[in-house]
Amino acid sequence: RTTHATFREPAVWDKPAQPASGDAVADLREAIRGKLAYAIGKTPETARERDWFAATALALRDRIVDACQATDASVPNKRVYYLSLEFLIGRLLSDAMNNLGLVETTRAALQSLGVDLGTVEGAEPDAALGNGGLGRLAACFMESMASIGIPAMGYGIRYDHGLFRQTFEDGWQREAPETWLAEGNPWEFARPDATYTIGFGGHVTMAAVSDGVIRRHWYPAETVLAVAHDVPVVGWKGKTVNTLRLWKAESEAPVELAQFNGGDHVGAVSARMRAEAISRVLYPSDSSTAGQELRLRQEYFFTSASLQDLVRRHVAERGDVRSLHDHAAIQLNDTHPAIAVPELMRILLEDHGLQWEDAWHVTTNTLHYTNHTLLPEALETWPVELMERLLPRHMQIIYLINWMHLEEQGRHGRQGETNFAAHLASVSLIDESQGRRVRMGHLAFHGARRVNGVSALHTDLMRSTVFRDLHALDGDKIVNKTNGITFRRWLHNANPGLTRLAVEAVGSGVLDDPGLLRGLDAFAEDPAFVKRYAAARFSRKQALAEIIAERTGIEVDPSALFDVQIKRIHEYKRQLLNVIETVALYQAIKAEPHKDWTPRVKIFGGKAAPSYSQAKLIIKLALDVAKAVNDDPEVADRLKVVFLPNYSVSLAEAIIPAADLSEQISTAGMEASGTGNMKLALNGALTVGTLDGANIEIRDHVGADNIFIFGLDAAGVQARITETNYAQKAIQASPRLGAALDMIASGRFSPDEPNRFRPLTDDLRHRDQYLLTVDFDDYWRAQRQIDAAWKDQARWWAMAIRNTARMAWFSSDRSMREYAEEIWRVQV
Ligand code: B1H
Repeated sequence: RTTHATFREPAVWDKPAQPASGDAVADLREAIRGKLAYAIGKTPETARERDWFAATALALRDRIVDACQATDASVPNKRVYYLSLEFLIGRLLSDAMNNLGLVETTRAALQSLGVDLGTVEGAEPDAALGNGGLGRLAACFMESMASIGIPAMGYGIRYDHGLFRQTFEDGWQREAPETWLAEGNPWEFARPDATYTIGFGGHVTMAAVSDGVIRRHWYPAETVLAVAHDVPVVGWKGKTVNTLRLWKAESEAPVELAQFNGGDHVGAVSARMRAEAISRVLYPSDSSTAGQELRLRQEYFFTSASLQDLVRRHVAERGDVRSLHDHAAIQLNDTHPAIAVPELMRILLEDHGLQWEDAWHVTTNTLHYTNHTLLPEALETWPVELMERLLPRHMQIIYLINWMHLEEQGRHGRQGETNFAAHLASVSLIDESQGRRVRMGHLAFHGARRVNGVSALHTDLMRSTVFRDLHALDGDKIVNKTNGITFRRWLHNANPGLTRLAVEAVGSGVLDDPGLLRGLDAFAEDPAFVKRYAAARFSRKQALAEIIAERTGIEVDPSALFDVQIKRIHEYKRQLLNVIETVALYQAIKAEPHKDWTPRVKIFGGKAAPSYSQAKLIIKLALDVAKAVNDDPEVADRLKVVFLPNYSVSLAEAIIPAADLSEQISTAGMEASGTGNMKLALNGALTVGTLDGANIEIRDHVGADNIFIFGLDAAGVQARITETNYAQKAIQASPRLGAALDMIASGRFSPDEPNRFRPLTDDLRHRDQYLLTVDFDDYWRAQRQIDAAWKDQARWWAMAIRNTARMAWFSSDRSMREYAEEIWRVQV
């Protein structure tokens, strides 16, 4: 079976027009009608919106299959395998229609059935199989690989329940289970023929097979089945269709009949429950590890299934496993699949009988690892004791890898060095400082041919901090691959108004080559163009205002500045800095109510990990501040605060085209890249941000005059954090900050519980790990500069247009080309 193919190119590709011909409309209409009747079992009269969605998706899926089968079934020379515990793909219908060139055809087909396309699109549940940036990046990469024709397969878990649904109850976050599969998934193909057995626990035997050669064999105590479910990923113009293969966990013996017949009905299904638990739910933590056994079971489950599958495919196509690295490049998305290092070794040694050196050669030339964070709480380590119990054979292999790795250090003649022991401890795959734990980052690093960071700054910090000593051993291993976003979803589909304008201005070639956006620069001060650009924004702000009213009851004025911070709630991302600035602004407006303040709507969106109490308290504060501010007639329309519940990919698609200002205010050195920053800037929101992650590269591309930078840089943070009492000093030096903190601490926003926010204010006064107090005054300065810039609308729009014009480099097509050339060595 081939996973990629070429489609006969339709004559006209003029998105957003994508004109619909009468025949094509009639064909699709009949296809949809047929699906509704024969696959869903409904008539147009009885069909609900969700049924129309399923029928439409099934009809389009047929077209995708046609696109894949219409072609060249030849085996590609090299495939990319992207292993990720998260794929935050969101909705797929508009992606599929757009890439197939069938947007208008589908709209017309549905219309002729009396159905509105927008309503059908709205009936698709988000596939929220990820937490945030890391998972969304994997989804953008899959779309880009299909669009630029890289033969690729994504591997992950088909979670029954994606990221929890967030509600607010009296301002507190509540989590409800997410149920995207409740009515099935019309995009997927179940593939029971692609099923693998995954072992856990048990023991390892040893046998001498010939003189000196010892073979070991693992006998797991427990086995679970991994069953493939394939989601087709169709690229731009339908030329390539790749596959996202998601594994579902099933039990080998669904019911122990002997036990059942013996009357133990619960016990008879317990093995099944235990097996199926593996793919039940996504772990909801972003940038921190849960550290639970079930999580390790998930990691091994999907990694083993994926490696078994791709090795089997390779051997079927090429005959010899020894050439795996010539025809397969595996990318590990963070350390979540790092168990791939010993698992690939095990497969090569035990299933294919390779010698250790040969297996190590193949492994370290096939695997590549992307690091996404240097935050200590997110660096995965697993207790040796747990690994020995769950994966005894892998633990042995890790020990052997480590032994050879440390021996190598001795051979470099470093034993004599005074700090040799410290050097060994630092490069060892086992951390012995807090009980014995396997360092998954070190394991992935050592097992990979290339290791990459996700922005220039982050990659530099990898070299100088967490991986410094490993980097010293191999200076070429770490490379930078700055993240990107797919413009098809985040510009063309999310913002058709702006896209239409770009096409009119620079031609439809811009849909194929984002570099042509640069041509918009010439229109930055052209009144007619500016008017259209501003009108496109305004209509999206009106639409967002309706969503806000519907979901929060808050009325906002679409002509106010929409100031947006949308991302997971985390202390290092500093939503609290934004809330405190909101309080300070509220105080300033109250003090001078007649000044001509720039009207602002502060819009927040984002989920807190269920166990992250400080993050949940920040949400509560934002909502309590929102209530006080929005109810105060004295500030009226000059300041509104909105926290939209249940932030998701589809909500992002509604917010981003409506944003005027993009908040990217993490403590410098802590946000590895950010990708929301790219989506917002591409859509013409101006960034207020620190010199962190990809913000630095965004500034380099859009120009320092078209972005608002404030605060300490990463070096400044490193220096300041070692000073004593930096927070106290900063608060003393800033009456404005002091007053805002006092107001929060006084219970002004929580009269029913005056001390509610003391954990936040006390932490800022005494610890302030994220240097919020230190950056506050400069943040305030930047915000007032933004107020002034907004008043000069001509200047504002020129800046916004220059952002759109200069963001082309952040296309994930560019990222994928770089990975293809410099990491995977596959032809694009
Ligand atoms: C990112 C994570 C992450 N970095 C652990 N690390 C997780 C870590 O479930 N877990 O255990 C889940 C996610 N996510 C993000 O990756 C970075 O914070 C962003 O800055 C970056 O843009 C994104 C994509 O590279």
